[in-house]
Amino acid sequence: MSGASTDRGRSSANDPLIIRHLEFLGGMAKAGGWRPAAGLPEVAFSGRSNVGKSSLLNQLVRRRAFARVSKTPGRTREINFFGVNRAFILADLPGYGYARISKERQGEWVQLIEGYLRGNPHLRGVVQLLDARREPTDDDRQMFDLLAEIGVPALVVMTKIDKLSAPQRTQQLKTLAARCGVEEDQVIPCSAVTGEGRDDLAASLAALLDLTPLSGV
Ligand SMILES: Nc1nc2c(ncn2[C@@H]2O[C@H](COP(=O)(O)OP(=O)(O)OP(=O)(O)O)[C@@H](O)[C@H]2O)c(=O)[nH]1
Ligand SMILES: [Mg+2]
Repeated sequence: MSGASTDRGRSSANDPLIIRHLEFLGGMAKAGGWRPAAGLPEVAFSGRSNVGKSSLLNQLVRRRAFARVSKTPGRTREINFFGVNRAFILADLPGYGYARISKERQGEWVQLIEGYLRGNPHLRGVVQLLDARREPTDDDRQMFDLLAEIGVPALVVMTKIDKLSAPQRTQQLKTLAARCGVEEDQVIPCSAVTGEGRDDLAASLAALLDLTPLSGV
């Protein structure tokens, strides 16, 4: 993780989300704990432990190690908040479904995440990640149910797409869409390794946040 930084590189006219300013704002360690005060709109990255949330967030903002990535599942324990272009906030959620944590910690996780998602007037949407090589789990389905109940729009991302062949990928897109009850073209295939899907995700986020290229953000 790093502090404020400014992007002077790569400002392509076709980039749906040009990154001009990035800032690590802080972390929420427990339900009802510290959170950013600014009142900017927020989008949260959600999914199973190790699915690639922090990696995709880094890919989106074009930084290698802005949000912390780890080979050890369950590493992101706090909700980390990142300010983008002084216009909106990305929240990197700790992953769920990591079996090797105590029941007590799982309970704390539920409180932290549900507490954050429910009754958050700043939350505009959730980027819900699914691993391209796996079936959605009960935890994934519960998360979709929770988001539907709260009424938060979800952008569904099938990530680690680089691990699949072209035919596997077509098949898996069908399967995941059906299991999650969304249309195939609503699932955004992404890879934090090749960068595939970054601009599609950026465009969907910009639309969700109502950012226009002319708005200066
Ligand atoms: N091949 C491939 N590996 C990826 C991709 N995205 C993430 N990874 C790897 O998957 C592992 C977990 O990535 P993270 O980004 O830390 O996952 P996370 O969802 O933030 O994990 P937690 O914070 O523990 O919930 C790391 O070893 C990454 O390098 C991807 O698109 N393709
Ligand atoms: Mg993480």
